[in-house]
Amino acid sequence: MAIQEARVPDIGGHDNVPVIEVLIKPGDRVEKEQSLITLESDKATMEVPAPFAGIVKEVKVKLGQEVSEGAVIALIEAEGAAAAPAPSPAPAPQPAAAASPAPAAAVSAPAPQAAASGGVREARVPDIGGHSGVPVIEVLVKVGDHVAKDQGLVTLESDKATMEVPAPFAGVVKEMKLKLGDEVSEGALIALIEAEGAAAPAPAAPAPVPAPTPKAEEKPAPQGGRSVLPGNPPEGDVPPQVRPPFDANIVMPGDAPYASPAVRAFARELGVDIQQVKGSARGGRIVREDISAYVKHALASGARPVQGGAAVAGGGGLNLLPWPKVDFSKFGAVEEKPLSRIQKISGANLARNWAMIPHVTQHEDADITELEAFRKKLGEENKDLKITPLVFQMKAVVAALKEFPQFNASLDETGEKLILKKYYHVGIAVDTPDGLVVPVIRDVDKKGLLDLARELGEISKKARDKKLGPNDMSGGCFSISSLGGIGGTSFTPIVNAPEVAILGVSKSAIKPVWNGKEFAPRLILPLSLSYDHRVIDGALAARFAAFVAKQLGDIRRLLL
Ligand code: CAO
Repeated sequence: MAIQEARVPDIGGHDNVPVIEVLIKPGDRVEKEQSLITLESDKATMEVPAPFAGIVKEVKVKLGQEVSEGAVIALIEAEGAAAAPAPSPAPAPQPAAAASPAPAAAVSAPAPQAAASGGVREARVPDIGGHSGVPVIEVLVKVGDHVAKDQGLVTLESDKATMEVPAPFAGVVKEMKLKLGDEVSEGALIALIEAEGAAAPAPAAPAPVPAPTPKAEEKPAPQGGRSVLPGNPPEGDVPPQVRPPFDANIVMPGDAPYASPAVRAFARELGVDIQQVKGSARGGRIVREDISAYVKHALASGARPVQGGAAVAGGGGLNLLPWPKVDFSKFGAVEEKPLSRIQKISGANLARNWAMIPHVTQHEDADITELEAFRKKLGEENKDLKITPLVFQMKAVVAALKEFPQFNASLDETGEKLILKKYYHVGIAVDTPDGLVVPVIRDVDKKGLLDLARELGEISKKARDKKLGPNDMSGGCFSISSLGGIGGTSFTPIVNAPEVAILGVSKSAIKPVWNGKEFAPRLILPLSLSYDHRVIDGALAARFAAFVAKQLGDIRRLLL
């Protein structure tokens, strides 16, 4: 028995393709054609099968490593006489989308396109490995659509593979000849497409093109947006061995998840370990909806943060104990009261925000002695209005947002980009009998104190009357949660995602403050600024809080 090298085969000329899965370890026995590693380029996910059966002696690649054709994957002690006398490259990679239970069908170029009159040409089902009666599970284009060359037209799914059939040329779809559920074989007419360019040339002889896209489980992206295996090189450019053979005998590792590159990418984007997801499509294939459902379930049962901003995975990942199930009536009289709709919605949001955002709260005191004197005067002059400290806080916050734009921002859903806002809409937490709601007061920078007082009165009444609509509660840049009318010396508000910070305000109180000569009675307002530490550093938060306090300490600054 000889030790032989299993190498990366021709992967369509792609270089430095990252290894995203290593499916073997030393000591493993592998079958011929069993996957050794998974490679993923920006266009395709490919599993590289073993060129022969044997025992893995040494694995030569590791996760994240970038490989090209010829790279040694593993040393394998080949089994019996079948072992080739010389090291041989592994057979063609298998698209992971069809990793289980069998690889994708071999599909060569779209069949010859018979020219129709006036530049309208036929797009037909290409060679699909001799399979016939394969159902159409997705129709990806409609009449009038402009399609790019290689854009998916339909998805076919046999019991062995999911295949997307690409457009053989760019043009406008004139007529669809297939519908969902149709069963097709090679040569079936898919659509009539008016080829781009007035005089469509006569169809060229069929040339090998890559296998059709493994099903991307997404609505078709605008031209060229779908994941295509392996990279749509020009016709005739792709070595035939890149085409996955339709070989039902290939044994896939039991734990290889059966999902397309697009679905894998989607899972990675959300930080979901695809191994944990159960596929709902035929043959256990994982589709995009399975990932979404997994995330929703994870959120409902206690989310945990992972990489980036939007990443979540199963609450199980936190190894949390299940919620205690207790029969309280054993200990005394009880009464059941369902949570209100608002409580359920805000509860789910608060739980996500609390779990996913690394919170820090910065506490600061503002001396509002002068502010309070002015506020009282203003109140006497405007008896029809209730002018509370909150309107001053809103103005001070907006001044600080202008000074520190990082606070007037949101992380995008990937958690990798900060969206800086050029408008100043402030959310105000309002306590209602049904629970907490956060209506938004828009363009606070453009409004005066009296306007804000009026609007605050109106919106908090609307909130308590349960009359807020979704528009009233969207678009906020930063929130204020004021418990000052009730009490407290400080608290730790939860950031209202996707905002990055929130100001908690507690009850002002007269405190002795040293003025250099003596302790003077001053009205001190406690501020608690919670922030998303992924976006905001502690020093910046301290500066922001100090700035707000300074504005409140001398409201003439609000005019600056
Ligand atoms: N310190 C001392 N007194 C304060 C104060 C403060 N920081 N803030 C307000 N007050 C006073 C007001 O001046 C008012 O006094 P008068 O009755 O003498 O006029 C009184 O407290 C009540 O104010 P208010 O609460 O009615 O008005 P507001 O503008 O301060 O707040 C609103 C409006 C809608 C924010 C508030 O009513 C509310 O719902 N607060 C709760 C927010 C909340 O639940 N946050 C928690 C979120 S996290 O679970």
